[in-house]
Amino acid sequence: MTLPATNILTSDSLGDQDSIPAKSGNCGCDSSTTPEMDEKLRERIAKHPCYSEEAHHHYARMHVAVAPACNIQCNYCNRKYDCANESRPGVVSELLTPEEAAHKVLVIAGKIPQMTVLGVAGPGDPLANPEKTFRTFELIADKAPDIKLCLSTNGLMLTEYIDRIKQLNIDHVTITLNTIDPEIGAQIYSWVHYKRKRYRGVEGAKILLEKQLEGLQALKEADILCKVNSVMIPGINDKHLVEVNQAIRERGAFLHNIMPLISAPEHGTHFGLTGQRGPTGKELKEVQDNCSGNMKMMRHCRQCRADAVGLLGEDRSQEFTKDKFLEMTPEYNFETRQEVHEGIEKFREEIKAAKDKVLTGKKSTNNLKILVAVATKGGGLVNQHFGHAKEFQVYEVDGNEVRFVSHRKIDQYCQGGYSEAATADNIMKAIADCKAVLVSKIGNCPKEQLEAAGIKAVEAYDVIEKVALEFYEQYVQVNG
Ligand code: CLF
Ligand code: SF4
Repeated sequence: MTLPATNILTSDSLGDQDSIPAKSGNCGCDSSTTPEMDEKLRERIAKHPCYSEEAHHHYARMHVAVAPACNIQCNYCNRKYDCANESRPGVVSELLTPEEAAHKVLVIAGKIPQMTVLGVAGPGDPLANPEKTFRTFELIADKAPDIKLCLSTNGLMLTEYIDRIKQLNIDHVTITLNTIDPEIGAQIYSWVHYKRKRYRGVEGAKILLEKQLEGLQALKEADILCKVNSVMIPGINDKHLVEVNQAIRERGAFLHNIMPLISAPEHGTHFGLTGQRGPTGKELKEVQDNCSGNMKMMRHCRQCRADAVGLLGEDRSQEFTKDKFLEMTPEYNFETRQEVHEGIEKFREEIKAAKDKVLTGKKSTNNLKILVAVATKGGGLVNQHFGHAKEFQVYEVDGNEVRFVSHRKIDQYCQGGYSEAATADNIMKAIADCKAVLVSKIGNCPKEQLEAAGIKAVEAYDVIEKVALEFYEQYVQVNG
């Protein structure tokens, strides 16, 4: 199965954090990259919230649900819902025509100018609906040329449409590739429909996996950035994902996003009904860590909806349901958007300078690593009230570095006095492995509850890395 490794531009050439200067890969894969090439690559991802962890604090994406059909059956998918390859299972989006989708994009581009990426990710497979998918992209490319186009597919039809993808200047493509072994594939896919015929078991999986790897190769040759999503399914492909990671890196994938299987029985999927469990947060992190020596791992994915709108951690889709956005007049304005982006870039530089100031010259000999939970509304800042947070971003701190590792969804603490005690218990469980929670404000009651559970509540309004390091230094003085 293994094709020869080729000379490629991978995320490794950008360093482990996308804001860090380029370095050479150990294996020499990126030895041909020059600072100019790295700079170009950095520019291509700078405003894409999925391809750049740092960008996801500042820029938003949106999806339009224009693609209902699918050509395979994944065992973690129920067709009543959106494509689980790039979406949270159990969510149903309103289907749009390409013209409605274009109207929606132009409305949102005016209302949320930091929205820089339009993705088509379902509700089925975009390339099983080529006319609707490409028509949507054409309309956007024509009317809103500053919006990046992004496509997510199971990969079966990728090689057939690679020229069209290139022509339309779609620079970011995701393939969901869960295995490179057809025997494992047979446990994940119940059938594959290819060239008017339905294939089952190993035979179907073999066709799909070969097409996925060919698709990845074709993207590399066309110089299109490819992210690979892999759904982690304990007992089926969990041990095999390091091999998948190696294979996709050799074929030029830019980024690897290992996502947890979500298999609630009420979603009615094969895995949900047969009791197949998803991984724990710890199991997921272990696999991501095992792969991270090979290439850059995406850890900030929110498994969003096929009609998602907003920053990755927020969901504004309900503000733009079909009945609402069809009543709105598009106010897309290229110049206004550029001005907003310039403002964001200036702010990013300030944040970066502040980060560099606290991190430069740090040479802690302390090996202690701790986790801290951060309440943030974006911008790279600790800037959210404890009671308003619907998720915490979790960072690992070791005295020299502050590294984003995951996010944890929680129920919002402030719910008008309802069941705050029960909510507090759930929040405590979600961040039990963290030593501190960094928030802009917190009330006395939750503060005491957290501290009784051994989690320090730190109030600040500042750059995340700065607050995290200051807490770390205090923590090691007492516990180091
Ligand atoms: Fe959408 Fe996907 Fe493009 Fe991003 S999402 S098509 S690459 S614009 Fe992003 Fe959402 Fe995770 Fe996807 S957080 S599910 S990785
Ligand atoms: Fe479902 Fe997406 Fe898999 Fe198709 S590719 S079966 S829509 S998860």
